[in-house]
Amino acid sequence: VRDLSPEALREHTATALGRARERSVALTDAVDDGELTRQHSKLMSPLVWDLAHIGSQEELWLVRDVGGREPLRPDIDDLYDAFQHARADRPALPLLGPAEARAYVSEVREKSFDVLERAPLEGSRLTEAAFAFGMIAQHEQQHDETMLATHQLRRGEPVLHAPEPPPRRMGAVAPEVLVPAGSFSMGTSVEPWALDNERPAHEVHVDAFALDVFPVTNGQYVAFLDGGGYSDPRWWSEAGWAYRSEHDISAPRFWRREPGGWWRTRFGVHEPVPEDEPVVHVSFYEAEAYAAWAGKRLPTEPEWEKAARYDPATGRSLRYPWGDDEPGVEHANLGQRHLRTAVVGAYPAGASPLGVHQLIGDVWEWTSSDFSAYPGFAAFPYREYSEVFFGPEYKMLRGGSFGTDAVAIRGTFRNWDYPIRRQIFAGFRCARDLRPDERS
Ligand code: AVJ
Ligand code: FE
Repeated sequence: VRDLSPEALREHTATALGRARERSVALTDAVDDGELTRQHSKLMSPLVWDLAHIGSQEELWLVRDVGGREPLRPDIDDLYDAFQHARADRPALPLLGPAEARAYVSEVREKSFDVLERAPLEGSRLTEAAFAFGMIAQHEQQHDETMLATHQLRRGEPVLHAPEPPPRRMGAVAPEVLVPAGSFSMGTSVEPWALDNERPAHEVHVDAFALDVFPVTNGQYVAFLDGGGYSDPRWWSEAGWAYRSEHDISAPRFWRREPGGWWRTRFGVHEPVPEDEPVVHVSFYEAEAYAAWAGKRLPTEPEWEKAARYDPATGRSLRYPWGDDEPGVEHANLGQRHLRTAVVGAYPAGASPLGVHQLIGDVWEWTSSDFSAYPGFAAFPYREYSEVFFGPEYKMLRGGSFGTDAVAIRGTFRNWDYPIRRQIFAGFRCARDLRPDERS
């Protein structure tokens, strides 16, 4: 995508769209029609809604806007407008059934490939089309991750299968790195598929701080849990304590205490909680409480991005922690290649120049920052993608999870959610201010 020629764009786009569709089909073919139309949790849409919504957005952005073609199904625009109906209300809508939804998304896809092949792609038309196609590939993959979260909430025997992630492939390292004080370039003005909220690139000063080399593991989290962390208000913010108390939160979501220790359910598999994998399915409030208990704090979003992208040798910000190459299987646990987090230390080739591991992949990482616009932000292609969410209700998540596709993650990518959310594949790592003796 970086060197834009119409041919390169056509090929790259067709591959990205094709990969997204294979995944959507796999996620929706894995269950019967009853499970496709049922609501597995009030927090989620029925899977069949996500599927037709993917098609509906593609129809709006590629077929109608970029292609200037006639609408296929203007009658269903409203049903699949996420702003019109809350997730909890979606099962009651007159949605397309499974067969209709499948036929609809295929028909839309045929038309968008036709637009891709025939549209005259030159100059600003090329830039515009490149962005629209990239945004649609990312949008489908984002909903695929949402559908994966719905699969995690569904009850019953496992229906998804994948090979195990790699083992630890490195020796012992110090638990933290020191990130030097100074400014770095945050965000991007050059990534063709970067979304509006990642733009533009701008210099940000970050004070020196220490950051954990790995995300917090289940083993570390159990020490907090078994040490009474959930019953001591000292570690919790006021809002976090109120949330914990009201919802009787006493462990990460999907965990259960059994006589021998902690167990979890993962895509229908009941298993002992693995000690060396990053903790996942914790809310922002739990992450914040753990960090306080550990004598640390969550990193801010600029701290996270500096640790992920800043190369002290050149002063430049990289596209990914490992450099500018697209994510490969050796770099990060992405794309639902595995149905779980890998142990910490499984991706030495993905470390950042400062020596921080697994920033991309495995778990989304909660940061302490609210969702806000970068200086010079311009809503694109419309306010509803990011701008309407700016404000203190949302906390920023960085880095992507094992369920995030490579096309939908970058060193600059910004995700956001409510601080109470636990069904997403979110964990965290800790940061801390330097002690006086550590400052140079
Ligand atoms: C960026 C993941 C918060 O899933 O709500 C999907 C992405 N926007 N459809 C979401 C999105 C419109 C969004 N997140
Ligand atoms: Fe959407």
